[in-house]
Amino acid sequence: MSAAVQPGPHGRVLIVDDEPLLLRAYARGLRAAGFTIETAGDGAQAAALVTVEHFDVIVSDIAMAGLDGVQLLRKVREHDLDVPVILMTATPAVDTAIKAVEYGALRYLVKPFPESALTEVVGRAVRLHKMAKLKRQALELVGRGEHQVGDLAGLSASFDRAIASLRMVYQPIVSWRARTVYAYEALLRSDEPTLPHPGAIIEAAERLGRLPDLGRAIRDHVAVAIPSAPAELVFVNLHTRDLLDELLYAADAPLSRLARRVVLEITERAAIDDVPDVAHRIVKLRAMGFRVAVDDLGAGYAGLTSFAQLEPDVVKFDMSLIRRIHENETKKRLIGAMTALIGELDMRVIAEGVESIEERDALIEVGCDLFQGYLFARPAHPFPDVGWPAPRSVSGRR
Ligand code: G
Ligand code: MN
Repeated sequence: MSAAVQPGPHGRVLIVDDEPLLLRAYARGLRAAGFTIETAGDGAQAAALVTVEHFDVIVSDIAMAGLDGVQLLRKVREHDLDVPVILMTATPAVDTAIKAVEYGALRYLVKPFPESALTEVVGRAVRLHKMAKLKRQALELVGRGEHQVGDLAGLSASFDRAIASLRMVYQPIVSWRARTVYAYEALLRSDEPTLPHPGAIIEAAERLGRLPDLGRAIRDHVAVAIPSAPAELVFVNLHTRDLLDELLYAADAPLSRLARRVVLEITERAAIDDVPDVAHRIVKLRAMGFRVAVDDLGAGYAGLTSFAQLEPDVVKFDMSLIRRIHENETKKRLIGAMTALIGELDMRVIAEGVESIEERDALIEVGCDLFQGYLFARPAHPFPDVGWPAPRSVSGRR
């Protein structure tokens, strides 16, 4: 986005129409009202213009040969999340209108309209654009640091960039007794500033209906990394919706070929009740060689739905149960009792989010052996080494 050309007093407007006569008429009217006007005779020309010039408002016809108005809108959002886009059409179809609004068109003008209508709508749009820019600055000032992505076209562009810059980092899961790395958990990261944490990317995928794209990208990245992993097992988080992706079950998918080295984590935070035939799907994954873990145990629903349906090989305690466990007898008793039961069920248990020596030692005391958390290593790329902080007695604490 460049601001090479100074905006006129009333703002810079790009008008796009493939009918030269109309284009000229719109331009004349808006110039007379004080706007600085740039014109494009088709969508492709407009798309090229928006990559090099900055506009305060874009007004475009919808039905155009080649790139149409709705496609142009999507292109625009790849460069500019805020600029208001006004679409015009002579033949309004309900579905196009809905699409236009979903993708962040500000207004929808039905041709023909009086010149004054266009002037007024464009004038409002210029002000809204200013407002949007100020709001963004305010958000940054308050330090949320997270650009809000308002509409689906903007979100879609953000999501594409997130996928393009997607990386996986890995955090060790250690066996304290053996002083070995038992496994690594793969965690999602990207360089897209408008989706600054994994939760934002996942939420975007949910809103856009693009969870399969995200899940596949994650699994393909992990598959590339596994051969160089310095531990036998790699844990991979699944979204419950991933269980519905047929590619997860494809024998020739990159991760499927490595299934024996993979533990699929399914969180207890989300219900799996809405996934049809969960039990059957899990059986299929197991037959392929995957192992299954229940993630975030204790943070989700009170019931045992996921636990019972998944019959996991591994259970991961949510870090809220681990936090300051050394100071909390109830937590200790609970974790101890669950650890014993899980062992009797022939499952392994992992305590996640271990941050201090005191937490670790309290966990050892109640029977845990597998730990993951900042105390041992932060998630990093590719496979970080582990620090082995000494027990309390050795470090001189009592
Ligand atoms: O939902 P799930 O359990 O997969 O998420 C693990 C998340 O917890 C990751 O984002 C990871 O970066 C984070 N994490 C890992 N270890 C620690 C820790 O010791 N403390 C805290 N607060 N977070 C951690
Ligand atoms: Mn996890």
